[in-house]
Amino acid sequence: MSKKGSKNKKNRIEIKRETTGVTSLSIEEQLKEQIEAPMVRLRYACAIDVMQAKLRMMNVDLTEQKSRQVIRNMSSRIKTTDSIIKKLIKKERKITFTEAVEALNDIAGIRVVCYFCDDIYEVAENIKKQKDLRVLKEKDYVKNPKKSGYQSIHLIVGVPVTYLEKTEEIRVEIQIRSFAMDYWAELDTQMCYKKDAGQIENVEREIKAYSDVIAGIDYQMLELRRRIEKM
Ligand code: 0O2
Repeated sequence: MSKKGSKNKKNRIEIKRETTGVTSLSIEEQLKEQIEAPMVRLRYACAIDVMQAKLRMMNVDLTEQKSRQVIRNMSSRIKTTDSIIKKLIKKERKITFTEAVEALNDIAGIRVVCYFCDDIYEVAENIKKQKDLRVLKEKDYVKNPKKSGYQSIHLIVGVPVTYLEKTEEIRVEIQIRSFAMDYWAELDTQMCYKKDAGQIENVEREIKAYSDVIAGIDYQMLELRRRIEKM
């Protein structure tokens, strides 16, 4: 990012702070205290556990059905307070706990990596079929890749978490991608995404071109698997 860009960003942060009328330190400290409260983290952690258990069961069934592994690996995370603050600023929202819970769909996140690019649709469809889950939002960055070249399916699902006397729906973002899409995204995160290098025109063009090449290979591997299955 240029010096001007980073100055603008700093100004935006200052404006946000002014509009909330609280000193910068206390805004961040308050949010940190609330987001990192054990009961809050536990709620998100439980939602992740419930969803991951469902995905593991799904993988067992799909593996049996197809006689091959469908999900290669899964990972999860609860968004850090710093990352929550950055995203609230990007979305031009106030930096408060209520805004974070309301505006952000990905405080709890799961990443599902499948071997092949057709598997990701199978997993997404199976998630949508689960009667006790509510799919709140779906983004297909495979059919419509981002300008950067990023590909993935994103589902925002409401996961029911049951306590002693009540059931609460907690939003979890599930990113579903192929092994090849994940390879690109991981390297992009290391080199470009959220980094200054991502703004350099040549770098931007080159990383997007690699995404196209990798997508081509991903598709050829799928075709090869299909030919082998027919033999
Ligand atoms: P992190 O650190 O991975 O959590 P929504 O609020 O649901 O409408 P959102 O989340 O604002 O949508 O945006 P989007 O683009 O649907 O999803 C954002 C997430 O996708 C990012 O999360 C990344 O994980 C991933 N992502 C999006 N674009 C790129 C990209 O160009 N490169 C890479 N490597 N990943 C990307 P966060 O919160 O930005 O980061």
